[in-house]
Amino acid sequence: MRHLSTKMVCVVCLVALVSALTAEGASLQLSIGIRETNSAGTIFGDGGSSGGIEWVNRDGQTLIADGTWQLFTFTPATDPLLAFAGTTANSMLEPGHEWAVLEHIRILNDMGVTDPVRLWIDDVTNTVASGPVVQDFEAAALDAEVMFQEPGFSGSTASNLLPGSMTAVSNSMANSGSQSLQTDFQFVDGTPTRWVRLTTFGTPNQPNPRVRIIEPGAPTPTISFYAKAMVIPEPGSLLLACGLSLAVVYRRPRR
Ligand SMILES: [Ca+2]
Ligand SMILES: [Ca+2]
Repeated sequence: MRHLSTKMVCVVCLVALVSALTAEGASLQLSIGIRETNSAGTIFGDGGSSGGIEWVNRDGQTLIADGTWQLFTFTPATDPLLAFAGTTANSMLEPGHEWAVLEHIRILNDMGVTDPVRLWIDDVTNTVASGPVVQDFEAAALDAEVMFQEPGFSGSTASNLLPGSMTAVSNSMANSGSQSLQTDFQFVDGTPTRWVRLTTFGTPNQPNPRVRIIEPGAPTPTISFYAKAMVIPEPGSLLLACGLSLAVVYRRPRR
């Protein structure tokens, strides 16, 4: 009987922890910014950092922070664009440009999440006529920053975040294989306009990744990636969740 009670407490506590981790359907809006470099070359090679930045389908896709992998796909040639920064940022692609750089993933805190967020990215893909080109983080060194800087790197959005954000290749989660790119960050408050410019600018490994955005005579290229996120409750709310479930168990009559 005592063992059963202990088991029940553990199960209920685990359920409480999991539901606390999903934080009642918390979500973030994900979109991308592309830099209008028009520098031809190897996909995901260093495309440089000159040219304006357009947002692609800004804040148009939702990442539900429930710990599942979700696919995000962008088609710069046909998605709505919105000017972000730089002289060529005019909410349209520059005529004749076939190449760009994946400058950042924009993470909007539209629901005002204030607990720490852990977000993983895997299988960043530029799909072109010859097939998909994929960064799956399988060959990357653990703990390295690859493709994306730490969330607090960009001066555009650093003031939206508490200090201590990080990005590192991790084997804690994976959509493909056994590795992905993990980012940890926490917004300074719940203001729903705060966002992260998770930039590729000058990243130690694979900076300014070049992408193809138009291929004349071929299907329109896409840029996609998988993401998953969890909101990590502060220790106080964890204990509260556990304490509440223990109380529920102990109130149950014994059979
Ligand atoms: Ca433009
Ligand atoms: Ca992977």
